[in-house]
Amino acid sequence: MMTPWFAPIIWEGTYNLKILNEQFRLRNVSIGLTVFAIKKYMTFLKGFLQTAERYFMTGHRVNYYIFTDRVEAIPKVKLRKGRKIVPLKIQNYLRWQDISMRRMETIRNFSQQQFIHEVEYLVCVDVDMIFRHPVGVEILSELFGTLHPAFYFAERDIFTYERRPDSQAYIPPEEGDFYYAGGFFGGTVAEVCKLTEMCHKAIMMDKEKNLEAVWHDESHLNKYFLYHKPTKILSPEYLWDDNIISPKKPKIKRFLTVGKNHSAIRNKRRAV
Ligand code: 48C
Repeated sequence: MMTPWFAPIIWEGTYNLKILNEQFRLRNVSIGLTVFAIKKYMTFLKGFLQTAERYFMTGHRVNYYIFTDRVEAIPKVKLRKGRKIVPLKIQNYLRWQDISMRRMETIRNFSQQQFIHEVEYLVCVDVDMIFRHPVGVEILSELFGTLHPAFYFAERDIFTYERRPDSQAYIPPEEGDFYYAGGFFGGTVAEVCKLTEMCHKAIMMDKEKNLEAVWHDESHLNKYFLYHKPTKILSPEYLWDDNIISPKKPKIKRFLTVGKNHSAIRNKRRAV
């Protein structure tokens, strides 16, 4: 339940949400949820938002920061009190790898210019997901990452870290704490700003050398968390994928992958 550096690992039953909600309500906490819905991934946004309204940070102030190339396509979803949708138009990229990696640059830029003035915490997630159980203030901390569902039972030597020494995401064979998922991380705006800045710089240094880390932004996130330990770690309850054959499944799956067949929706021209 605790890492060697005393960061709690969050599982169902290890915390009292009533107490935590009271603490965060007293602080009138505000949370920004960043999500990218570019090109075909816009199809996931309605289910994402509807289930977020039901399960994400219920009772607290939430800004949904929706980054998209098609602001007019953002679905109308009825929101509870204290919650709002903030459409943010950004350019798209041809390759899905670039769309995924450029999220670091975009989150960094908007954190510095806008989010720092609007919310206290940022939660940065993938869009091809739905919420199925409550995801609340138990996740909030200075800096948090999520154990990747495919590796939380695995030994370090099969973690799919970047292993080429030339890449900025390189992790040597004898190093590494956990394998973190690229689809769910966050923290205070200041900490997320530092994380996304470092990851973006690393991605661009690799690009200079015509290098692209094996799992793109996720590789750089794992490198960052190795040398900047998260203050809280979310169990795979917080990012589950039923396509993964796993020796044990978590008691509850709070946030579930729905994007099954990536190739079918990636790199396709938008339907005219
Ligand atoms: O918004 C898009 N559009 C794309 O064409 C490709 C990726 N993306 C964003 O990047 C979505 O927010 C995706 O969730 C994220 C990359 N993550 C995935 O594709 C799977 N969840 C691994």
